[in-house]
Amino acid sequence: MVKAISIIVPTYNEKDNIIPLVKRIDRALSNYDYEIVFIDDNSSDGTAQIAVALSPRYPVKVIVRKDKKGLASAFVDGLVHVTGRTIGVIDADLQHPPEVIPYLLREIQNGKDVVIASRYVEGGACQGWGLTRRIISKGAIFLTHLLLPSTRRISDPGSGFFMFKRQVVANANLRPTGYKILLEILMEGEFQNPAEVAYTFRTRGSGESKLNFRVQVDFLKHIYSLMQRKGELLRFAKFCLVGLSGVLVNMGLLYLLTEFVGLFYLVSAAISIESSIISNFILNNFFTFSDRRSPGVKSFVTRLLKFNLVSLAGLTVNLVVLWLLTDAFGIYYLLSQLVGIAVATMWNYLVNTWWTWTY
Ligand SMILES: Nc1nc2c(ncn2[C@@H]2O[C@H](COP(=O)(O)OP(=O)(O)OP(=O)(O)O)[C@@H](O)[C@H]2O)c(=O)[nH]1
Ligand SMILES: [Mg+2]
Repeated sequence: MVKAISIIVPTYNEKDNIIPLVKRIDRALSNYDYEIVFIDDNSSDGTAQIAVALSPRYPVKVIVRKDKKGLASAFVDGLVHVTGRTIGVIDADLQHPPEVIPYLLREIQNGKDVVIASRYVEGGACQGWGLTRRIISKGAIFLTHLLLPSTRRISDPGSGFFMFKRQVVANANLRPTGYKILLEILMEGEFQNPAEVAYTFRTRGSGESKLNFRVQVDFLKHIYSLMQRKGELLRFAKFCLVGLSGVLVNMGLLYLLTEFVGLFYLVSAAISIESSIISNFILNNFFTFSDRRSPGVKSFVTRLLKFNLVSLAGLTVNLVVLWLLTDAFGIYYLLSQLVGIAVATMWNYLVNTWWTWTY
């Protein structure tokens, strides 16, 4: 039977959380036509059986997969089984309060297509988190914003609690690894109006966390895969190519100005360094970051100034690395310089992608 709203709940050994979860979702959605779809990875504690036992009284479906294949893949498999025009995802362990669901739905009814329960908009919070978990969470978000710039308009792209209209994923080829389903949808889905609703991430109801080191590694793999799929790796390659062209401009001008114009070589060097910065800027502006140019002379000049500053700071980074490796670690200076160039290139790319060509 087709329902208006489907809530997907991936589960792995969550036996004591299932009954309170279903009751609370049912109360929150008492005015709606909804279904809860559990995607269980063959939990050994009887999670699936408890969920099945609820099905005569509540609109509960239970899909059991043979092996533990991960949270995000459970969600993707779950999508095949849901009927709702609006789809939601929630953890089973009561860290995501079901009472927030009507607030998410209200935004969907107001025309939003992806609505995220967010820990990081004003009013949001994380209950009982120590400093390490806070740092890891914020660090993951920073990395996401840095490397996948289109996610910057969302303050909590790592949220596991959200709702969306079915058409957002209708044509999407979802291939997440790890935990971050939302990230995959934000990068591969089609939507115009995302929104965030503040909520407090609670402490676990009962049972054990499945968040481990492997999940963190999967997160990095996921980011890399999205960078590859969405052309961010290609962008970096273009940036490096432009950098190489800058070396040619720099060396060529140094030679011409010194040999043919007769300038003192340090004066030629100053002119050729600035010229290569400008030629790099122009190429990056129209080639590497062609999709991120805001129009107007003022913004062009602002970007040129920023690019100059970043490049000069990059030169300093290069020199510091060269000096450190050569003097403090006794490494052969040409080898140190290779590392210096690599570090400065990363610096230049990351700061420019964050600050100069903002999304
Ligand atoms: N089907 C399935 N569900 C999973 C898997 N791993 C985790 N889950 C479920 O995904 C949800 C989130 O997992 P948690 O272990 O609570 O992860 P977390 O909330 O990021 O971490 P904690 O704050 O430590 O609980 C829970 O409902 C889990 O039961 C899996 O491999 N397969
Ligand atoms: Mg949890």
